Amino acid sequence: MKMKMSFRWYGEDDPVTLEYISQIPGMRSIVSAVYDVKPGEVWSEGSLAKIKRNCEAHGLVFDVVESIPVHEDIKLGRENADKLIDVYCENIRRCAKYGVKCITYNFMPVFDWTRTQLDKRANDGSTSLVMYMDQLKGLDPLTDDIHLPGWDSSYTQLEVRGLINAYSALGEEGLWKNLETFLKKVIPVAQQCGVKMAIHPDDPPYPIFNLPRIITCEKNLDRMLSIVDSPANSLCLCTGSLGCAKSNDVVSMVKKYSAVGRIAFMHIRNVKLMEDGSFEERAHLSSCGSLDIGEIVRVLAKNGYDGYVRPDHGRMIWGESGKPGYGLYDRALGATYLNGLFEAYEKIYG
Ligand SMILES: [Mn+2]
Repeated sequence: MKMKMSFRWYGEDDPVTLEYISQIPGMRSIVSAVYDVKPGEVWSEGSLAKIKRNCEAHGLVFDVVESIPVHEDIKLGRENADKLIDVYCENIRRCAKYGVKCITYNFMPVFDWTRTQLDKRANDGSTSLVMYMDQLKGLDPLTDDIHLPGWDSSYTQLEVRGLINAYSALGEEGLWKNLETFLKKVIPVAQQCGVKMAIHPDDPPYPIFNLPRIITCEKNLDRMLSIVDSPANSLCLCTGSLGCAKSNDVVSMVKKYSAVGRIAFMHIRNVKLMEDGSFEERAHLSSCGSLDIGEIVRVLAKNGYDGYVRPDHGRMIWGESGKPGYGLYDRALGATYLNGLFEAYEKIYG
């Protein structure tokens, strides 16, 4: 198949082993990262070599990194940002040296993603991640001691408040300026070593707790891509992240950006969107959520998409326990469903 099916693996501590992943039909690539260092530190070549070796031992290719985290000081444009960007560039070079072709990252302030519950039980007994607006309403991290799932627990409440205040002062245009500085240094390096940088949209794609968010909608994706007009400056188009804002037409975004070769990585999952903006993560099948996954794959195949695809979060089913969103079974079902759609549509479009 043209597209490259991949699966996220959290390293040797991941209960979902490379052996299990290799048993999923059609699995090609491993999406992983070096987890033994903090953001802003150089990744050791030994760690990269080990991931590559482990993957190869299971007939898999380690060619996607998710993610090299962008240090808060880069996003805030603080005085050591330049030095931290140099470290970032060095990590790109090192990843490339070990065969990596695509690096995912995000430019979200403070929190990678926000949900109000990680194990919401559905009628069929499966559990998934959800965000309910009425649970979010009334919460204020500046005054309350809140711990939402997925938030970095290494920050103290005081540090979180400091960061939130710094980002509120920076605002959206300030964040854009710091993204521009980052891209103008990082993309030429990536281009030179044959790596595509794939920015992940903000999840969810709207401001939360007064934090600026910019990778949210078509207009802003256009602006981001035009900062450096190169395939090395591409998107990780996450259907579930963009799809939880009603104003985003995910099918038309996938069509537009795949037609111009600016999608390096597709995260494919389905969400059920509610009237009040709440959402539930659902099984991948189109009929299980609000997104037409079949149509998304159709437009990718029609545009000859040959980038990476991974089934994004899955539910917990069949009694499995583990990292919320990252169990084996439902993601494997998602991969199989997506493989079926791609096989059919790639045959039709050639
Ligand atoms: Mn995603």
